[in-house]
Order: sequence, then C-alpha cells, then structure tokens
Amino acid sequence: MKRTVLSTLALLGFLLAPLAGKAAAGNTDAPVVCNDVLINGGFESGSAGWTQSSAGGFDLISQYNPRSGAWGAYLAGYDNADDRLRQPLPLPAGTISATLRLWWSLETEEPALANDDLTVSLLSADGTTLAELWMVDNTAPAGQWAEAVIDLTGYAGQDVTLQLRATTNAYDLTDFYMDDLSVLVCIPASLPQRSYLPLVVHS
Ligand SMILES: [Ca+2]
Ligand SMILES: [Ca+2]
Repeated sequence: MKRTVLSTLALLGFLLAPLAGKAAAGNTDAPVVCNDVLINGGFESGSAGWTQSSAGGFDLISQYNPRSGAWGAYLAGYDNADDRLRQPLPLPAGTISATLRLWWSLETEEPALANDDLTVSLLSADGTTLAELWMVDNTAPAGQWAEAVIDLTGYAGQDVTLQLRATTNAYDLTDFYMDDLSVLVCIPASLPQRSYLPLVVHS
C-alpha cells in the first residue's frame, strides 16, 4: 500500500513539474483579451467607420449583393474604376495577434486577361502605401463567395489604415463585392483596453 502511494505521488510530481516550470517562466499563461476592432465590418450600419471614394461617384456600400444582412460593399462595376474604402485600425504595440478576415466575390465580362483587380493594403499615417497584403483579379472564379485571411500582427504599434481598393481598365466590366470583414486583435489583458460601443443599425 505504502509503495503504491509513493508511486502515485512520484507520478503526480512528474506530471506537475512541467506545468510549474511553465508558470514560473511567465507570459505563457498571461490573460489575453481579443476584440474585433473593425467598425461596421458587415456594412449593416451604412458608412459608419468607413471613408469612401469612387472615381465614378458611386456609393460603395450597397444593398445589391450582400453576403449577409442587407448591406455589403460593391466596388467597381464600371470602366476606369478606382473605388476605395478606408478605415483606421487600432493595432497597439504589444499586440499578440491581429487577423483580418474578409469575404469577397466577383462577376466579370473580361474574357481572359487580368485587367481588373481588388487589393487590400495598409496605408501609413501620411496616406502612402505601407504594404499590399492581398490581391485578387478578374481571372479568379466568379459567382461565388470566398474567404481571405490576412495576418496583420507584424504591423502592431504602427499608425495604419486599412484600404480596400478596386481598379478596372477601360473595357469589359468587373464587379467586386466584399462583406463580413473583421479584424480580431488579441492583446495582453494588462494593456489598456479600448471600449467598444454597440453600433446603431441604420434604416
Ligand atoms: Ca452585410
Ligand atoms: Ca476590365
């Protein structure tokens, strides 16, 4: 009986030793808080959170072809398009992970060549392009929604603005659609936390 008890204690000690070492090393078990920092990523609150510009003068937030809800982003759909949606992103120094997710779809009259495209970029504070993160052109499969997942962790601590931009050439239309965007940012709970107010859904 005594030998059995000792063996059990030894086994427990063996099992607990790595855990104790891990905790003593710190960080690994530090509390983490994750939030979607993107405002109105589903466009259900109209233009809230977004700055838009369109070479054709179009409202880029549309009820034409949303993936979910009643509203989505509809970029291009005309020749010589240059349509942009922008939103500043809070990516504080110390961010553990930051992940952009978006859903996109396209329709096109282009027969073969890649002439029209949709890009996701980060702009720096002065408006110049800091990084082009992701791109799709008119040769991608049309008529279906697909998800893109983009790692933003490397830009933590910088003053960045997300830009979604569609450009087209002078002939053969392409429509680009986006919806259900999110930017999940995880930071240590010890960092100052932003407050996130519920958005009012516009009618
Ligand atoms: Ca939506
Ligand atoms: Ca075209």
